[in-house]
Amino acid sequence: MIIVHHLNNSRSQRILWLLEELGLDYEIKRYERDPKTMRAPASLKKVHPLGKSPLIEEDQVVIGESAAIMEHLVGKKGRFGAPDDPVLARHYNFYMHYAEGSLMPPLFGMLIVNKLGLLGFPARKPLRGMLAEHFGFLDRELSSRGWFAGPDLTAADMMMSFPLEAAQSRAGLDDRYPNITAWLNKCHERPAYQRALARGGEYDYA
Ligand SMILES: N[C@@H](CCC(=O)N[C@@H](CS)C(=O)NCC(=O)O)C(=O)O
Repeated sequence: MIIVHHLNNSRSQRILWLLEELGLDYEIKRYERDPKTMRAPASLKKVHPLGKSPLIEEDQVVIGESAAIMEHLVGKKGRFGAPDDPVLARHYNFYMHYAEGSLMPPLFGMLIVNKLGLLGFPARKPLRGMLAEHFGFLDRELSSRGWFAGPDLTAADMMMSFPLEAAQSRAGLDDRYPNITAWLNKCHERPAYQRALARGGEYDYA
């Protein structure tokens, strides 16, 4: 049995989505963020020293990092992984890394800057400019294909769901980027996404 160490309002929601798409059995162990600091509880550090979610556990082996978890899960069923076409496989690889490696850092910066109020003001404009470049690029990418790695949904889309949902809520991503908006709607309409939401509980971004 797969155990998902699931933090409310977090990246681990996308792991539940993949599990639902794959039809795998899983159990959720829940952790609640501290409402003031938004940090995960110390009990998560008993599962992995960094105490970050998502984490999955299977046969007493713990796997961390969303993309590593996703690669492990897609390997079980051979579905939602890299497409056979080499060009699409490159897109898949790119987005599996880009979501956390390039898109999340300025979004995390925005989270901090928004919290700082006036103190964060000088950093707001450059961060917004940086993010507008990302959103413009992603919107153009999605104008030529339905999903990030081609005509079919893959784990790369699931990786991209959290940053783009967070971007809608904190970084000005809106209808100026119609292809991203349409893509997000398509993600949210999937029955497996809805089942994951129902099982995962509190998630402010969908
Ligand atoms: N790159 C990691 C990021 C993990 C991460 O930062 N998770 C956040 C939740 S969205 C977390 O656990 N935050 C609570 C904390 O840092 O205390 C991944 O994709 O798994």
